[in-house]
Amino acid sequence: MSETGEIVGLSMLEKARMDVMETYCGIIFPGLVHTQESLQRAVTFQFQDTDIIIATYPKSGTTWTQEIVTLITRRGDPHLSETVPNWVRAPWLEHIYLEDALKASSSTPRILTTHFPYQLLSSALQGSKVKVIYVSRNPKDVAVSYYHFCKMAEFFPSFTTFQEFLHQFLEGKVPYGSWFDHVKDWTSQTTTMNNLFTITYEELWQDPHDAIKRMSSFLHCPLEENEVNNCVKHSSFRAMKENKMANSTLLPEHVMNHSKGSFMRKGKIGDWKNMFTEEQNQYFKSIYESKMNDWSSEIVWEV
Ligand code: PPS
Repeated sequence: MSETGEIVGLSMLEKARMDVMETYCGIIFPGLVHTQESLQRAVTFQFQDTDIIIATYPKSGTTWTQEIVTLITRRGDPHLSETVPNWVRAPWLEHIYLEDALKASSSTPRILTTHFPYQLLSSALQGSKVKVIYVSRNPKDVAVSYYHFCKMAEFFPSFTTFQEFLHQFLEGKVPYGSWFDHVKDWTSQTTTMNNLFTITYEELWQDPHDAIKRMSSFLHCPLEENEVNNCVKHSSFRAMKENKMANSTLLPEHVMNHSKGSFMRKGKIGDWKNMFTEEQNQYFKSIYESKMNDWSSEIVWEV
């Protein structure tokens, strides 16, 4: 909240920009929350060495990680995550309200979020000691989650069918670009960046206790057992679905149409099996193999 009691960022959401898409370096970005200026400012952002960055392709566990990192830095105390919206306590670097959010939450370390592909941040990160957490998710589950999100997020492109969405997704023509490039480019920085921690949604899901412990040591914030347990408890799907500071229900209906879905939708792994046809699965597989054959990591396809 600002001093006047307004929720930071909401007054900047202009109805006139609902249908605008900004194109920057060949990637499209929803114009409601991005402008050419906000994108350019993010590219040249001056990081502080104490900053923590959460980098993700959309629908890969961004909000979950924002919650976890907020909790870790508060040693499991949920006060901040239950009183300040996620986009204020862990603002997106590229969003128009970044400056306002940074002013509103003066706490350190700063937690920043980005959906930028690595190339757009590489020069800003050069020589910096910021700690970056990169979260990825099974792209089939990402696609399904993204498709449902586009139905309710009125400032995202709309798709009539999943088939139509899947085609655009695989072509990299959805907001924030290609999943393939995003994941390949960020994860391959593990050899060049000392301060990059990569983790998957599936690892978080299977063993949140272990994932949170590893994340907290990466952040140089080792926790007591009961503090880890509190982080696990307050970042559970059930807790976050109820937390209006994380579940997007603070956003006005014309921005996020809650009659068309729920941001905290299922929170499962393998939900793609309820959506993909066999034909779509084969189509996905052929594109995946052609794009990822030079990738040194692997996706957790089955758990
Ligand atoms: S966004 O719009 O890019 O910020 O979306 P993002 O937060 O990356 O992804 C949303 C999906 O993450 C699920 N989610 C969770 N799953 C398990 N546990 C917790 N705590 C949790 N919090 C968010 C959310 O439900 C979306 O996935 P789907 O598959 O649509 O349910």
